Formats: sequence, C-alpha cells, structure tokens
Amino acid sequence: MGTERLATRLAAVVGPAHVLADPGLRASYETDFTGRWTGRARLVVRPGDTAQVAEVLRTCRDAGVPVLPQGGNTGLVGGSVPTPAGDQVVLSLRRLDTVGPVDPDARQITVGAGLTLAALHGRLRPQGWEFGVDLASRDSATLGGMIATNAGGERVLKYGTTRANVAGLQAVLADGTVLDRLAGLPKDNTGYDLTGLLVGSEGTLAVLTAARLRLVPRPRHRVGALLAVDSIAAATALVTRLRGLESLELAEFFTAEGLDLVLEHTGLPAPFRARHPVHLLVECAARHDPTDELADLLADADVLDVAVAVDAADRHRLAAYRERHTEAINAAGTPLKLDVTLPTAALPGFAAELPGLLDGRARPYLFGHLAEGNLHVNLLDVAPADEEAVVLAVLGRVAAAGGSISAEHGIGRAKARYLHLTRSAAEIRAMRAVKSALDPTWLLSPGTLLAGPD
Ligand code: 2HG
Ligand code: ZN
Repeated sequence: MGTERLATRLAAVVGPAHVLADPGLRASYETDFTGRWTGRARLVVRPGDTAQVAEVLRTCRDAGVPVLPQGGNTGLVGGSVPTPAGDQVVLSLRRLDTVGPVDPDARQITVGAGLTLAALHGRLRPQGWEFGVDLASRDSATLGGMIATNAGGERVLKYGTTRANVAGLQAVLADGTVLDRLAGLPKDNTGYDLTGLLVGSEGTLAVLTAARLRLVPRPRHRVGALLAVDSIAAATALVTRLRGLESLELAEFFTAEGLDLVLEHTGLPAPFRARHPVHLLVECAARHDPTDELADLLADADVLDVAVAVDAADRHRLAAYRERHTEAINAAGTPLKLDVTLPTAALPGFAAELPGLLDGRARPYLFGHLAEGNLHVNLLDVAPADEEAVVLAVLGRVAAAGGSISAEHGIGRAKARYLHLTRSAAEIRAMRAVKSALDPTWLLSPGTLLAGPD
C-alpha cells in the first residue's frame, strides 16, 4: 500500500492531526537521545486510546506494514527509533497519559502507557504514596516504555526492577486483539503469566497501552550523602556494609573522570575541595529518621570525604553529580554505550582490566548502580572501524565473568547480535517461538531483540 493511502486510512482512525508525514514533524521520533541511533519513519501515528491503538495495528497488519511502538524515546539501545529503511510506522503512545485514582487497599494505581514517570511521582507524592522505580530520565520516560524495557534505575536494591512493580497490563497484539490483565489481584494463579512475559519484551510481542502499578507508602524521612573513596573495590565493600541498613534505597557510583565532565558541562561547583578517585551517592529513607543510623555506619568507614544532605534541595544537588552523567557525556561526544552486570566480586577486576581491553581505542567513563553490579560503560572517541572489536572485547569479558551484556537498558537493535553471548541457543529458540506465536508475521519492532524470522 502506498504511504499516502496508508496515511489516509490511519487518519480516519486517529484524526489527521495525529498522523505525521512531514519530515520536520517526524524528526524527534526518529533519533534517540544520544544521536547515535537514528532512522526514518514511514509515518508517525499518535492514537489517543486503546481502541485506536488496536485499529492502527489492524490497519498496518492488513497492509503488511511493520510497526515500532514508542514511549518517551529515552531508550539507549536503538529500540525506540525506526531503522533507516523508512518502512516502519512509529506508533507513539504518548497521548495515552491517563491516571486513575490510588486504590489504598490494593496499594495500586492504573495508568496509561504514555504517562511520564515524573507525572506519576507528582501525582502520588502529595497523597503519601510512592512508585518504587525512579531514574534520571523521569521527565520524558513513560511508564509504557519503562515496562516494555523492564527499566531498572536507582532504587532497584530496595524495590526491584520495573517488573517487580507491575501488577497487571493491558496490551494489544499485532492483529489488534486486546489483552486485559488490569485487575491486579494479589493472588490469581490461572496459567501463563502474560504480564510477566510482556514486561521487558521491548515492543516485540505486543503494544502496551495501560498498566496496573504497585505502590508503597511514601517514607516520611530521607537522608542523602555523597561519599568519596579511593577505589571501586572500596566503594563495593562500603555498599556491602551499607546494605545492612534496611533504610538504604540507593547506592550509585561514579569516578573522577565522569565528575570532571559533569562539572564542565553543568557549571556546578565541585562537591569536595580535593579530587577523589571514586564517589558513592547514597540515600536512606524510612518512617523514622535514618540520619543517625547512616552516621553511625559511616563513623568508622574508610571514606576520604563526606557531604550529607538532609533537605530535598541538598539531596537534589548531590544527586545531580550522578544523574547528569548521561547528558554531560553526550555533550562531549557521541558515546558508545554498554550497560553490563557483573557479579560483585568481579567488579574491581573488570574495572582494572578495562584499559587493557580497550587498548587505547576508547576513552572510558564508568558509573552506575553498584548494589546490583551494574556498570554503565560509556566509551567516547571510538573510531567506527574499532567499534565491533571494542564491544566484543568488553562484552566477551563480561560474559566470561558470568555477567550480563545488558543490565537494564535492554537489547534493542544495539545488542541484538550479541544476545548469544549470555543467552543459550535453546533459550533464543524458545524466545523466537514465543515471538512467532504472538506476532506471526514479525511486524512489531523488527530488528529489536531478535534478528528477523527464519
Ligand atoms: C543511568 O543510570 C541511566 O543514568 C543511563 O541508565 C546510563 O547513560 C547511560 O549510560
Ligand atoms: Zn542506569
């Protein structure tokens, strides 16, 4: 079917204002945050509700047109933008941003897939509730995108990844069939866990339209601290001790090199007079004030410097040193991003070996979520001819240490050809069988996660 005819059909479903054909209007849907992943959409379609999503999918299926679902386009593995082929319709879920009332008995809330994380936090906090997942891209990241990629973020050590915070989903299959699992029953042992299957499926199995989310009562007291230590090994040992505090919510690390970029990019004042090798940002939250227990634990800890934040403004000031790494690195170049997990004991060895693995072919910046052994390995100045060898050197080392080639960002297009490094051939065959069962003609998110049909 020609693009004009397709546009007319889709306009009849969502209204002409919500079918974007003009290159200028499509542009922000076609390139990711880093600028590394860019493509061309045949059209961008912006449905306003689940029924329209279903009709858009039926229309595209009948026309044999591939569809790329998109949330806030904050993904970092190329899964949220179309390929350069120009054949995919980008299906933006951003208009599905409804938010229901808090159900205090179930401790749950139902939201549309297009609601941003920041909007959800803003709605919940004044009512004394909290959604456990939080991450730096909260202003743009949508709940649908976070669920589709099983986003991790900063509080996994306390609340788990997005998966642990989703009680149910509404989703539309490639043929327009709506699956509704929004009841959120705490006990419902009736067969395959379709919600669990769709979490982390990266838009390859269905389009998520709404979610039933788990909530926790908002802790009344919170304290943050920035700790300077002399090595990643020291930071890891400190996190192991800090985990003895039930109130610990966050333990994020970054190095002097990353901090230099953040200071240069943001103009923020340095947190300490001296330049320290490694920093650990921690936050504790509880119904009681956790300041004393944190201070007690730190009293005899091996730290070089400490800054404590008791009020929200100070906490945000300290958090910015860590959270603004992504934008600061982006401002310094187009990064090659790796996002790996290593067993905690293997972290210091990996960090020490990294310069040797890179062999002068990249400028590395390490930061991430230390409690889960999740390192964001951001590489600048990698020549295109070296990219494949550099990625294989790093991911091969991670696989050999028993780690994962994607801790929290997902596989997307960026890592699809490396999936075999940490998933067995049998597992990949099983994934392909699931994909073929739910999306028989492989029209959803082609090229993401799994290479095309046999
Ligand atoms: C974070 O932890 C995000 O801030 C982004 O996962 C990491 O930019 C990155 O590599
Ligand atoms: Zn992260």
